[in-house]
Amino acid sequence: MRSDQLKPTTLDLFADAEVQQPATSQQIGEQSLVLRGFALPWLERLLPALDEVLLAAPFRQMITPGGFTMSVGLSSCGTLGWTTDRTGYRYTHTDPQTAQPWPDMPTVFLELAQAAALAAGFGDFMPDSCLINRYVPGAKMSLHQDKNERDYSAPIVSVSLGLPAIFLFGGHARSDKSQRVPLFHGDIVVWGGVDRLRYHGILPLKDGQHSRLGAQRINFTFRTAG
Ligand code: MD3
Ligand code: FE
Repeated sequence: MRSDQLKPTTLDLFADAEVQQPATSQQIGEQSLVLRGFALPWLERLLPALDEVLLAAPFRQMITPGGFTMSVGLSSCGTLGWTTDRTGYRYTHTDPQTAQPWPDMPTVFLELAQAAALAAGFGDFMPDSCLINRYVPGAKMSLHQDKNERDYSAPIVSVSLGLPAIFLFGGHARSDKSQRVPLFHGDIVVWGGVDRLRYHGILPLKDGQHSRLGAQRINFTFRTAG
């Protein structure tokens, strides 16, 4: 038997994951966990569903209340979508660009978010919003807190796809020192409880080409917003 016929399951996993390790988890805060490679087995269902959402609600660059254009392209699906314009940050039931309801959250999105939350110890996660962020090389997200949700008791689940990025995980004050956590294609991070209001951000995306997604990073952020 040829050596490349051994352990076909492991080889298949690595073919899609490239240099990714098999699923492992890493605690980055008291109630924050990185699930390495957790989304990889879901990709073949996830990407077509993403394409369908983006047909109805394409990525667009939004304006902050301060008048700056965000470098990250945004879309949403689910009952509520996060938006920003000159008047402020908020969740809306409709896409301001089409005045139509945001696209439904695909079943596979919800199933993946719930499976990841459960794996991190949060049962009964019921997200009503999935913000979809697109980073091209140079795009970043400055340190901020997520404070537009109605209640902070639900966790947040974040799925990283495409090019790697450095995630900044800070404290409860903007000036607290941040830890840098690299996030790779297929990684999922789950935050809850005492870590829910920590400052966080993404360093400018480095140039590169991802075999499946090209020169971009896509992040899904599942939240219970309403
Ligand atoms: C950490 N997105 O959309 S993951 C955001 O990768 C956002 O696109 C980043 O920050 C991204 O608001 C980071 C999501 C995330 C969301 C909420 C958090 C990280 C968090 C709450 C507390 C700590
Ligand atoms: Fe955030």
